[in-house]
Amino acid sequence: METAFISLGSNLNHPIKQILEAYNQINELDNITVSKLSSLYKTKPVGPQNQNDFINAVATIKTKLTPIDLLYALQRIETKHKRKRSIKWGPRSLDLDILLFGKLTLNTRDLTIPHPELVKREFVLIPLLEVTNQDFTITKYGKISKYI
Ligand code: ROI
Repeated sequence: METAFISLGSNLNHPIKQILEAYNQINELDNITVSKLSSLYKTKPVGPQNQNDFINAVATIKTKLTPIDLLYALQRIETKHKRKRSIKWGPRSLDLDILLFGKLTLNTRDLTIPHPELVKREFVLIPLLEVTNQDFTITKYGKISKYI
């Protein structure tokens, strides 16, 4: 069993509903249990500003899946939410990213762990801090408190 952290984000089609539904869908997957969900944060868009504010959250999960099977499982949920992967940095109905997976570092074409943007993004760091603590170590980067 590994502990992993997932970020959830949405700025289209009732974002709060999208996030709560995604949370339930993740929890219903075989071989995954969600142990914590952060508060839902309303955040200004990073990237193009001519889009709605986002709702962001981070979930702590426990899973027996491999990282790539976890990615596929999350992508199936994104697809159910009609996520269109067309516009880079554009609005999205649901974005589910693997932030961290135990102490693993991985760099493949499809998946980089820790998530490469993690320490640059307040909309991820703040909810991640909420479900961990000031002494939490981000694999490869060091203490979370250095970045907040
Ligand atoms: N901005 C915020 N605030 N939250 C997000 O989840 C988010 N996701 C993205 C981009 C478009 C980079 N900006 C974001 O993919």
